[in-house]
Amino acid sequence: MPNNSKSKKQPVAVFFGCDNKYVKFLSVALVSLIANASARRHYEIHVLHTDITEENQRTIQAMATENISIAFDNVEADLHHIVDQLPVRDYYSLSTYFRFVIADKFKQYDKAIYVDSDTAIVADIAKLFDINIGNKYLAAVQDAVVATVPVASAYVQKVLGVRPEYYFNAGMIVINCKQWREHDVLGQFIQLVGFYNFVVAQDQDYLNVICKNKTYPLSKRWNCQSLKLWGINPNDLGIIHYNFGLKPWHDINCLYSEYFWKYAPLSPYFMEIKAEFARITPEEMESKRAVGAKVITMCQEEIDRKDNFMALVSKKRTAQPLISQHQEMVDLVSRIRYVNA
Ligand SMILES: [Mn+2]
Repeated sequence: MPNNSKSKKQPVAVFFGCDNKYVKFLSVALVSLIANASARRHYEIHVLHTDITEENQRTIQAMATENISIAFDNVEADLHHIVDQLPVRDYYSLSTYFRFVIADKFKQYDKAIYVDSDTAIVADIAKLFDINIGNKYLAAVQDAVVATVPVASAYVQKVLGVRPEYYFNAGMIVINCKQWREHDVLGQFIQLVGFYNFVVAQDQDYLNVICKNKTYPLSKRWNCQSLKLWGINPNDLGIIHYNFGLKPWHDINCLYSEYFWKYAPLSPYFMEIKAEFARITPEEMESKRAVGAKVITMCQEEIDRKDNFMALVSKKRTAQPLISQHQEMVDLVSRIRYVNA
């Protein structure tokens, strides 16, 4: 949109990806979004899913207001279409691909926000939507783990070839749908999956490689990751993302947990959320805590691999210096497909 006053009238498009088991936590993200929305704007919320029951859809849709619509979009066919094109299959759960269908499936939007369901939206999300991100592919916030854990930072630099300060967290991204369609970001992703299997952060690593130098860096307030206090002014929180270790519905001491529990009583699933909080055992909490340590081990293993992503890319580059990195992937993938056929 060329002029600002016109773009302000655009509906604020917000996408979540969710499964049936997670609906109760999504409801808290929605409650908080609605509580902080402006009465003067229109919000079009879409929940991408494959298995959410009609009953749960009705419960969530009852939360819609005059200016906030909530639609459920079953994307099973779209995801299978993507999986069918992947040269390498069955590595990830289908939900990994949710955010990749948005630009191509929803052509009515030039821009859309994708947010994980493990979030609390404590400021008006329209303010995020209105940020002009130019012709970048997406806007996102730096990843807190990569920024603060040395081995994770070494991993993104040495294996992905991305500078740690530019490596973003993909739990909240503002997607420039127009650019995604124009540059076929989905196609680039499919090619890259054929070239290399990123095991550490999966879709987040792929997005960081594809969108290298094409990312608009956002203020940390739009993805306040619950890892640790990270220089974010507590009066300036925008979207809280319970992205690491224990979630607030399991651990009352989780950072920013008070925001989740502020909005949870307004959710139609409050009883279920409380039951989940009461259900978790200390053993289960311990095993959830251990997930972080596993990621650290994987970072080191990837750094040590002789045939890691950077090694493969630079090997090809030395052999054929005139061919672009992208073209190399296309060639490689077409060869893999040929062999498989
Ligand atoms: Mn998340």
